[in-house]
Amino acid sequence: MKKMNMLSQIFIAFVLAIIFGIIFGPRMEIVQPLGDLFLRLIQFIVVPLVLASLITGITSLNNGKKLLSIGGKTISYFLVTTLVAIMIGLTVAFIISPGEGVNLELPTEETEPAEIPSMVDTILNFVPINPFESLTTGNIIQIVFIAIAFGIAIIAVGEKAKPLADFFEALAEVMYKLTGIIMKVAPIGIFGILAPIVGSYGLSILIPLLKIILAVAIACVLQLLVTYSIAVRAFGKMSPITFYRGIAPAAIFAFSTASSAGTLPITLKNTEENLGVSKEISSFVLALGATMNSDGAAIYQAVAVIFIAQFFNIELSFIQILTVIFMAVVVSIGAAGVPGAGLIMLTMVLQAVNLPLEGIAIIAAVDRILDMFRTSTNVIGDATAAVVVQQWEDKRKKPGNAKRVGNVS
Ligand code: DAS
Repeated sequence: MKKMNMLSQIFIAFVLAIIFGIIFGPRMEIVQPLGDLFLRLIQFIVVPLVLASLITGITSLNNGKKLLSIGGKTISYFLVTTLVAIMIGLTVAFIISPGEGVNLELPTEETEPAEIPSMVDTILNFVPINPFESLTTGNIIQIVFIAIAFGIAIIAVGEKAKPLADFFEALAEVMYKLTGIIMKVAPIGIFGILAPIVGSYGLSILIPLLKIILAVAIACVLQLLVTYSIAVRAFGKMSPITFYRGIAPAAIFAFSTASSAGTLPITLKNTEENLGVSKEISSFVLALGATMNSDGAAIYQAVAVIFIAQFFNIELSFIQILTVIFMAVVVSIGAAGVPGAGLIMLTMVLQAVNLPLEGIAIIAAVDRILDMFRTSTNVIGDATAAVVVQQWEDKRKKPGNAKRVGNVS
């Protein structure tokens, strides 16, 4: 029998979990260890994955020195579109409120509400006193600080630090492979997570899951129709219709595979052949984008955090919202272009704002569907960067008659 693809496996696990949950009710607790095992596997890889992928994302700036002149413009474009994506994600999440109305008490023992640190303490806490302690205790915010500091220092040292850059690049590849392996057992994990929940809370639990799919989908579509259309029109001097027609094959492939790294060859082909971007710029911008620009993953983090806070009736403070925005930018830089990367990075974001990791268990059941939306958004976002940077470079070289990129209709 032809190997069933991951989406079908997850769909079957989802349906079976609902059926078994309805038939056997709370007795489905018996399969809870399967879900706990899946969650432990996700938590097992998050620290090395964040450290390696973030350092690699930053040191990849060092490649193609001759193109460093466009590095700054590309990074600024990435940062602006990511921040807009996060704002769209937060706005849609607050409007739709996907986690509202579920009165799921926290499964962990009641803890006295942790006092919210002041803004100054929060910022000071970003800086680790002992990097090894940050790594062993999984202090994610401090691990992010370590990764950014090391990434910048590796670039500054240059050739002598190349072995270290190569080490982290190799470690990132190993962590991506491990992510892929762990995501292969996702169907079993989802069954072990969802069946006990349906058994205990009934079908009503599906409503918030459908609402989060709606929220992520709407936020991604808004990012495409508003942010990216304005960017290609205003800065890329290209009609959005031409752009979306040209990038469609890559967008559809990304949606189906949930892997922006796997889509990269098609994204390169589409931007060069259909959108008139030069090989030099498309390879630099798209490779950089695949490593450190995931607007879809950023949208997902923003929506998922609001969903989980609402799901467990937890009020987020202003500082926590700011932390979510910061961490979603970090995820956009550090998220790997492989299926399920966003779910694993969500562990990091939840830890940063002290939200229960059990929320991962709830979202995991529909993560593959969410991954399709965020991956296609990641790929399309990178392609808009290539079109815009090409236009900026054309204008810089020939201020007078910057040619329009692509066969603008
Ligand atoms: N699937 C990832 C990608 O390929 C996105 C994610 O998981 O957030 O970009």
